[in-house]
Amino acid sequence: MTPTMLIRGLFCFLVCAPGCVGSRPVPRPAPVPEPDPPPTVPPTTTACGRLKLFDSDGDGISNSVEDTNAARRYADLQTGRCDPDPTRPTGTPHSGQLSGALNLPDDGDGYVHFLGSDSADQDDWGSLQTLTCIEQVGRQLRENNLLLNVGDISLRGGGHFPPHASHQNGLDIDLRYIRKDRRSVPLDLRIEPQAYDADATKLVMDAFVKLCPVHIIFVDTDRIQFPIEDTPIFHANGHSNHAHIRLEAPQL
Ligand SMILES: [Ca+2]
Ligand SMILES: [Ca+2]
Ligand SMILES: [Ca+2]
Ligand SMILES: [Zn+2]
Repeated sequence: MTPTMLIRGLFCFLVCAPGCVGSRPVPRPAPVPEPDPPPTVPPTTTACGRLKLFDSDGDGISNSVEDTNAARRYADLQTGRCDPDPTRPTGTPHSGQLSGALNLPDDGDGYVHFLGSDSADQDDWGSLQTLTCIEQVGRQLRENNLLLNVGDISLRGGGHFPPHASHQNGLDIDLRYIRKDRRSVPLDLRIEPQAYDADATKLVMDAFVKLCPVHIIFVDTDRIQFPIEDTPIFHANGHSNHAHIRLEAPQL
């Protein structure tokens, strides 16, 4: 080793200059590329529940019901906030009440509400479960190009709703039978039996039984029959122009 090499080595040893141990530079490690950040996926669930197109905050109350009831100051609901179910059915369909009732939007997705002799927003107050059931059935029927025609549910607050004996606690829903011509007008089986679409009406009843906690169905069994497994269907007088679906009381 020459004196020059000795001095250089000693210098490097003393100052620890990077890259000059001895007389040869140490290769630097190649930089590791930063991994790509994971793609941003919008959340599908929140503390409120599962977000859906028709329920943008996932609280189980559709945007349609929240917007309608908030705009008319029927209930303090927002589509961007987790709201609890305000509805509380009590008693029975023949002697009951409905506190915190929600009003059914009249033009829904796959359903319309018809008034009969009542005025707007007078006859279509229900439990949240009832309104959600109607909306779910409507969405299903729309895929079959059917439109559900919904009539009376309950009065605001429930209670006696003439001329009905029941419809008192937001769990009863009246429906028109489906017409072959698909028009949203009344159909009385005594007057226009040829206009009745048995297959389409069966589809409606099947959808309710599949999607909702149906307790009992009343129709005019003198004129129509459609057995549905495990679901009691009874005759009730005065039902030649509508079917009547009663839901189980919601679990609150
Ligand atoms: Ca909602
Ligand atoms: Ca909400
Ligand atoms: Ca309404
Ligand atoms: Zn009824």
